[in-house]
Amino acid sequence: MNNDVRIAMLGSKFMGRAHSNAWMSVNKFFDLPCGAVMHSVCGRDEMATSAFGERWGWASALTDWERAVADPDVDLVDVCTPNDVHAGPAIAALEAGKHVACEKPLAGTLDDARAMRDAAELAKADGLRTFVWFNYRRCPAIAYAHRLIRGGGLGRIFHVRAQYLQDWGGPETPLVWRFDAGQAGSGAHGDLNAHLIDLTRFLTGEEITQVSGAVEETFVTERKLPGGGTGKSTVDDCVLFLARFAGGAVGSFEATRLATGNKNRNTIEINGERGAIRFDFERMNELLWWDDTLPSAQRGWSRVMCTNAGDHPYVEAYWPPGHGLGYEHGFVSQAADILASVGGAEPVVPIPDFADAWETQRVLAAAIVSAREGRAVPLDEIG
Ligand code: SOE
Repeated sequence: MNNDVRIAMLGSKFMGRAHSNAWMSVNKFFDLPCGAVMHSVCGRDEMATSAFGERWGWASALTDWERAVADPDVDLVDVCTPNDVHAGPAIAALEAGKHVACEKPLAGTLDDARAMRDAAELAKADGLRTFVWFNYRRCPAIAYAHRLIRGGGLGRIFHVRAQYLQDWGGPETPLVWRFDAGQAGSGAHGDLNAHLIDLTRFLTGEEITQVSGAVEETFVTERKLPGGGTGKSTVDDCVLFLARFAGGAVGSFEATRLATGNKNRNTIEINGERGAIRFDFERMNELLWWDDTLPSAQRGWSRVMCTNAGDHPYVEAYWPPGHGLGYEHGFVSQAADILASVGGAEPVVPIPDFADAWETQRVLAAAIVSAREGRAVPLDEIG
């Protein structure tokens, strides 16, 4: 590939695996102006990172992220580290002249997110691009809903109803980094409401202007430490909040890691004057669509299988109708859109850059203020 993009990835856990799979697969499934070169992976433990690099096809493995970021043979740094280690490497990479792709949320804190936004703005002058891995935008059903809604398919939007329900956060789950406010910033809120805020802003095209009625709760306050004993969880297990959108719609958001019986149930419903959509990631190839412009006798929820090449975005790169895509394809499709963007082409679906992800981070922060001060918070207050 004449325009190779040499990638240094920081992190080698769950997202490290999802991104490695994406970088090793993307040029097999997509015809792109650029090729992904898996240059180096950086992790905390030398032996484990070396084994990870070997398994997933990274040319080299190291434990010093500053060396990885400064390497003149690296074009793009892919940040898959815990949230408190997003800003440092991302800003250093931009200052070293690299494009940056960063996992969601943009950062664990508003201050870090602001610094990343500002560094990205400065780096634009050098033609550097930033990307945030809000992977669910690239589910074909979501990307198709985006096309329907932004084309006026629902008309005026009245309601946005978003839930992200997981149930892995029970008392048996040990005190990993996601339960430490110093590393994660927040719990289910920054982890899962971040996806919901990004998706609803993306689908409606409307910014959130006010957050109110927020509730933050930590049900499991003590968790087992891997080496024995217990430690205090310093983050939320769930955050719920209400929102107003710039176009007049109202919304409800719920993110939790204790919704027993829900594994990765990321669901969105949007109700408009001409119809409605429902999406449930646990049935990610389907979009439920209500067309209220039909004669009343014919109105009903259509279960659209979003697996038709040409009709539904990204599908043509993968399988025939009805064969279905999975969680991993969202990352492969995002890697394709990143390489397209770096190569000067348009992504199939817009990719949030740091400035876009900053808007999501502001809503996350507004919800915490609303929960802790018991009041409605206009987004103008959060800057
Ligand atoms: C953990 O809750 C997690 O890995 C999220 O961080 C991801 O964004 C989501 O896709 C799956 O669950």
